[in-house]
Amino acid sequence: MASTFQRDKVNLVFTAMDADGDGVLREDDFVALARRWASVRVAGDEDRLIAIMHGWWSTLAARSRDPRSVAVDDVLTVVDLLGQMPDAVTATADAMFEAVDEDGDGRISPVEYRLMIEAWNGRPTDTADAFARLDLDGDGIISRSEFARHWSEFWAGDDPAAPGAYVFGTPRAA
Ligand SMILES: [Ca+2]
Ligand SMILES: [Ca+2]
Repeated sequence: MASTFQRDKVNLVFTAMDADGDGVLREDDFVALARRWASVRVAGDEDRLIAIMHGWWSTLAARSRDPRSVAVDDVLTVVDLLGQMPDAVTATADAMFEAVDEDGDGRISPVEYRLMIEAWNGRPTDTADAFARLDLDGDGIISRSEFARHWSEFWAGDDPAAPGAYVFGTPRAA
C-alpha cells in the first residue's frame, strides 16, 4: 500500500497532468501535456514528446480499471507494482531523460529542467532549489545516472527527505 507521502507525491504529478481537472487522466491529457511542453522548447520535437508520453499512458492504462481513463488510485496501483518491474522503471527513466534533455548533449541543464516543470505546471516556476537537490555532485547538470536514481526514488521510494522527491519540482509539503 502506498503511504500518505507517496500518495501526495503522485497527486502532485497527477494534478499537473489533469489539465481539465475532472479527476481522471485520459489519453488526451498526455498528448496535451506533450504539446504544451514542446511549445516552450525550440527543439521542434513535438512528435517525439508525444510518443514518449504515449508510452506512459499505455503503461498506466493497461493497469487501469477503465482502460480509457486513469484515476489516482490506478496510478498508485502501478506504483505498488514498480518494485516487481525494475526494467520498466529504468526504461521510463531513460525515455524521460531523453525528453528533458532537449539539446541531446546527455546532460540536463537547469534551463532544460525548468522548462519541463513549467510545462507540467503550466506556469512560471522557480526550480533552482529543486535542481540543486537533484544535482548530487554539484557539477551544475543532472547526469543520466543522477536522473535514473531520482526517478526510481520518486516512483518507488518513500523517503520525503530524498532528493528524488523533487523530480517534478518542490513537493507541496516541503
Ligand atoms: Ca542537455
Ligand atoms: Ca550532477
